[in-house]
Amino acid sequence: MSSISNSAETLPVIIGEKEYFSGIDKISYEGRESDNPMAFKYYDEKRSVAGKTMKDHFKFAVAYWHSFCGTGGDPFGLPTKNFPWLSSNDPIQQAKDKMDAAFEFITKLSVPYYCFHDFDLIEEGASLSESARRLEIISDYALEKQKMSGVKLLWGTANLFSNPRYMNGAATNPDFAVVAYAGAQVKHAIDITIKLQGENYVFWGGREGYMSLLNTHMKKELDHFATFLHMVKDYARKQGFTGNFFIEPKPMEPSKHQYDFDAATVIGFLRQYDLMEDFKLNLEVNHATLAQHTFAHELQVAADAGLLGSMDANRGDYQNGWDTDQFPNNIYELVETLLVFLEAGGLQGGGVNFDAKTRRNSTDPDDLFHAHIGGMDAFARALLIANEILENSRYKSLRETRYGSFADGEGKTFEEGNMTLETLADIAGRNGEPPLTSGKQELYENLINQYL
Ligand code: XLS
Ligand code: NI
Ligand code: NI
Repeated sequence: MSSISNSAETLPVIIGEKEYFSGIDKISYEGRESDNPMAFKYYDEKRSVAGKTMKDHFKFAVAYWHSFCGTGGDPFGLPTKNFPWLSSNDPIQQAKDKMDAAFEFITKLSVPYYCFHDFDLIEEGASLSESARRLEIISDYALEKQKMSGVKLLWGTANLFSNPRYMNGAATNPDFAVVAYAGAQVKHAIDITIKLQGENYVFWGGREGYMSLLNTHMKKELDHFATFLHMVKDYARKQGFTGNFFIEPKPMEPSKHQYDFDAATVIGFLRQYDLMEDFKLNLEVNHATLAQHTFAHELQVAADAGLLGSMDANRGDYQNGWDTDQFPNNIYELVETLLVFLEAGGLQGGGVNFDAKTRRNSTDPDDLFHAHIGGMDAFARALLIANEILENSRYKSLRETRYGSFADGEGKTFEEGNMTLETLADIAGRNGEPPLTSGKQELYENLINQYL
């Protein structure tokens, strides 16, 4: 394997015993005129925008599960992707091969972070202790790879949804034995996240919800969920973990109804159960749209509560109603997203994780590169546009003017909460019927188009 270099600027490419993406070199920025598909056209990690480099704005991360584990099987057909790193029948060897492939890919792409579920790294064992042993081995290997490459762990998480034991939920399971098992699994996942200096820890509760309300005691399950989160947080803090915990909302799939429905629901839950201090949100584009929201809406809700932690970047399909997890490419929508992102001052502790997969029929090794390069370029381009709009257009002043009646006088007194309903009614009586004021939506929409 290549030598150690911790210089933040030029991270080395790390290749294991075997080169999995041969013929592909380190991807670099060549600008929009380049016709090299294996180069960034907009993502220039050193370029400063609104006082921060692109690298620091985004903290891009590669998702282990989609990129190195997802082989393209679907309910109608067998896997299509013959990943060579999955060929060994020995789980330890297979996990090491997979990690070699992952670090080769991540370092060739020059992405600074990755994210994983515990059993993305290595196949779950037949017992808790065997799983713990395997996680120990593979996290040692990961630590070595991280040191060599300078790649960091954005967040760790536990897969509490794939194993049949979690079919009725994990922390919200009606059977205490399953809740305990989930606790043991999360404890290990926290331990390896700390060992690998993970900056955050995520909870996505795919099975924390119900399939039928008829057999479900919702209040009990939510109380249990909160108790569980408090326990995890107390344990992790005791072990010295100083990062954020993130909850990732999603309204449904795989459960009919998931408790972490959307940003507003999760914020209500965190408030109710006194978890606001330690938890923030990890928002995902396709989860927002499943909840009938735009992604910008979800970011705004989180930002307004001071809880905009991290994001899972992907996109849905307008004609399909499920979590298709495609790579982002819609610049107009990304600009809307990044306007909120920039105005909020960016993400708190998190980054932009590509929770996205290449299509089932994208079967070449280079497709994984095209997908990520495209996603990173789309974000970079949208960032430049959103920043232009904020700095040079009438966007901000238009909105400020719209609320100008609260800037001083009686409007301000109202806004500060120093008015009675009687006074409010008197003012209306004095003013009479208020004039109609246009919302000017089309004008705002045109502004984005103008700066694209
Ligand atoms: C599934 C989720 C999942 C989380 C991590 O829809 O997006 O991938 O990000 O458990
Ligand atoms: Ni996700
Ligand atoms: Ni998702």
